[in-house]
Amino acid sequence: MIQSAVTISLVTQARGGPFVYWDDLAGSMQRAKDLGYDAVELFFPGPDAVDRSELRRLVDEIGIPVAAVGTGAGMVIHKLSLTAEDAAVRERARQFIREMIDFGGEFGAPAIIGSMQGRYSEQVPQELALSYLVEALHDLGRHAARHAVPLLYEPLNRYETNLCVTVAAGVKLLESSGVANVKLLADLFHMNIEEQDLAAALREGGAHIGHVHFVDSNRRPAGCGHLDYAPIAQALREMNYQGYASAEAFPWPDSDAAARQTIEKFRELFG
Ligand SMILES: [Mn+2]
Repeated sequence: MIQSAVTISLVTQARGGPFVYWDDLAGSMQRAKDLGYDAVELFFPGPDAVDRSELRRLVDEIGIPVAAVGTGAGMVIHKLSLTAEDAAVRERARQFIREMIDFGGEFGAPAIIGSMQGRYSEQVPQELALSYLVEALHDLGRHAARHAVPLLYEPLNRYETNLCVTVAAGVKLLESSGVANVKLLADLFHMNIEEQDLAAALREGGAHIGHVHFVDSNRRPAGCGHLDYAPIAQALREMNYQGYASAEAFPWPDSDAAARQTIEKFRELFG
């Protein structure tokens, strides 16, 4: 059964970014629970930003689990990247993600590698950048396995990376490199820019897809853009997708309205 989730960001430097709830962790988790979400996806400044026993208490008392944790703050705040030219920066990026994996792992939640993948450039040509990325996925996938959670790798659109911009490219990267315990994150916003046919791309991803960012063509909540969700939902059902559809959307027109809009669209599509 597909599960619903909604994003909460505590990263002030990411203000204006596509997260439904902001700043107030306890209040946002309670709002998510009240609206009927199955889980929350968390975007924190780093592994020490939130007290773990406090989060454990909120998860237990409110009764809502953590679907996944983002690692993008490593890029936004610390300018880290797994494909940086400087080996020390690449290692710090890996260490930041390792610690986020450990943090999420305590809550049974996988970490997401999105913007931390970086991009290739004149200084770090495509083949070299991809080799850095694969090496990191090998290492971090193994690390995540210690917590019995996968690592989530997210292809992004062309304005945010040039490494993997389609689901098919992600599949090829995973299969050709033989990395273990790494799943793809299919983000419908990125896919709307890059894929010819979103439903076909999801089917092609198949069992490689471990998480979905459920959002519309313009990063507004599902139903507030021009995506055609019926074939997307059909594909996810036929794939027997059991993961999360997580609202990574702008708080448009505001956080509660965005959360309510998304869960209503989710129920309309998945019952
Ligand atoms: Mn995303």
